[in-house]
Amino acid sequence: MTEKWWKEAVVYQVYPRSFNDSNGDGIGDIPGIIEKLDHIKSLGVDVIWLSPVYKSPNDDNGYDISDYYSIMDEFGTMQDFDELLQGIHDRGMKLLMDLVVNHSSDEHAWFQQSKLSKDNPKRDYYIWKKGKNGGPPNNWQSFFSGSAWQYDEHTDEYYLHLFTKKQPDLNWENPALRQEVYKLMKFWLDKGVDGFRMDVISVISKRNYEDSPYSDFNDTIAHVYANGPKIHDYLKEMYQEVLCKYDAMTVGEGPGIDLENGIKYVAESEKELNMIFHFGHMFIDHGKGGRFDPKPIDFIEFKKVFADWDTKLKDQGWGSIFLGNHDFQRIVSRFGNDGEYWNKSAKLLCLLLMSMRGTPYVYNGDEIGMTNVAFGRIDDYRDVEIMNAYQEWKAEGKDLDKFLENVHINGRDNARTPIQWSDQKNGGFTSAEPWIKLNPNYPQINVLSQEHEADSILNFYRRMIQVRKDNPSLFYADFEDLDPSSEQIYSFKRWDESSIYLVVLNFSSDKIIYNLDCAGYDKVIGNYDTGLSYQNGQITLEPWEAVLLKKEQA
Ligand code: ISL
Ligand code: CA
Repeated sequence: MTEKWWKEAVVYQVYPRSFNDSNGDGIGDIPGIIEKLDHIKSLGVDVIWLSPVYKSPNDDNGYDISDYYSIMDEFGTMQDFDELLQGIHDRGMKLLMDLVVNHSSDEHAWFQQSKLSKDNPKRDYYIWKKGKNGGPPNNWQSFFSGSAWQYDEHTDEYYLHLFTKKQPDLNWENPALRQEVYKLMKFWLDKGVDGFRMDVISVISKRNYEDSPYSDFNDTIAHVYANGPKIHDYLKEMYQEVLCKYDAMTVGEGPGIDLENGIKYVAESEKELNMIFHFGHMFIDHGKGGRFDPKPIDFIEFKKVFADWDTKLKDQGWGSIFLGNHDFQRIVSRFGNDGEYWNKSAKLLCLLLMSMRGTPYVYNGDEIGMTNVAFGRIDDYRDVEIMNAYQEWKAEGKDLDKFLENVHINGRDNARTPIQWSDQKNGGFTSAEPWIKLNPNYPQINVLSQEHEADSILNFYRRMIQVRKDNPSLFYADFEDLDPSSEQIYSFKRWDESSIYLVVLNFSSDKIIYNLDCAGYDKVIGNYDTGLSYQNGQITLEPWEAVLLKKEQA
């Protein structure tokens, strides 16, 4: 396994709109991030992944870009950006930009040109097709409800948008478009950014435009939209034209990437991407109807996802370890316990993230155990995915109370409420009306109060990240799930020539006596202050207890 800086890094994701508002307009911004760089640095993280900050009409909070070379007005100026980058580098950290090039905004100059006429030179930057039988070209559905085709009267054709109709898909078949993408990547790399997280990169190569035969949308994603015939040609070309010239870190986001095809994206011999985000464990509580059709988490399946990927990538590629981001629930509400065992379970999840093999990603706010939110009115929600699905349920006459319940469970705005900095007005996020309401629990859960509590989740993140750094074996050591069939315990082993580690996580609110041979092991860190309670081959685990044990190899 080759050693690389990005394999040893811990990444922290900032969602700028909700991070910190510096100028009192209710919207997080770049100067606001600069104000908080010392907070981020204090965690011990190495890399900041910034969700999109490019110019955008914000139909999908910046994932709809109208100019790849400038900064969104609400977030600041290019000078602010340069200052941010400098501030990050001065603190010895690196910056990962979000690269959103499956689609642009419909307000991008390319699209404005493209829709003018069929013979416009930019026409083929997007995907235009004739309708069929008085309707769209095929039955493809958008990720965000409704047809993936939008009719344009002016030229009597439809354009493809896998996301909202303000996010037309770019046509990667067109070499001129691909060169535009490489050019903008170089622009940011030459500025000094350290790499990219690539939005829905798995769907840039389209298949033939036949109807999807699947009734389950997840199947359509996996077999119709994702991993198209030229995906690997494009990524190899991108590597040769751009990435190989820089020491850049890349992580591709990929709905539809699975165990079988994932390795092709990240095998070192393929020269495409460093890492991918797969969704095995993230769609685990989505039913057939997607995220607004929630189902309980299968814990055994959850563990299997990590083990399977580790086995698959071993010696060939590298994994990313994440439990949440801006598209999913808060991790403590989803995989932990946000009631009685909030503190313990948030720490347990941190210990899990930091002791696996792969590069860990921390989503902003998780370092203080921010929780899901349950707004009582649909009007308090902002996410276009929620809004479109709501309109669809309404049009179909479905139960709207049920819809709101599902949003409480699985809606993306759970992860998008403002960061809770203090118990002051609006959690110290803004002096004005915030663009989305705060979670009302900010007086109890906030950075400032946790700063002062030795036992806080925040201080645990700092300690745990330090433990990872102090035990570099944890970067590359082998991984084995010791008890895949346990319904409550996640116990795994990591080992190399110098040390063996045992990680034991009680994912339950029960006290459990657990059979495990830990003779000769010392406790490195845990979320209870007690020593290791080990006797006769059994370890006693308190509710949501997490321990990392270590033994030097003789
Ligand atoms: O969350 C999903 C849909 O419910 C996933 O299927 C999918 O990974 C996601 O929609 C893709 O996410 C990325 O691209 C979107 C953007 O809205 C998300 O915020 C971004 O992370 C379109 O750019
Ligand atoms: Ca602002």
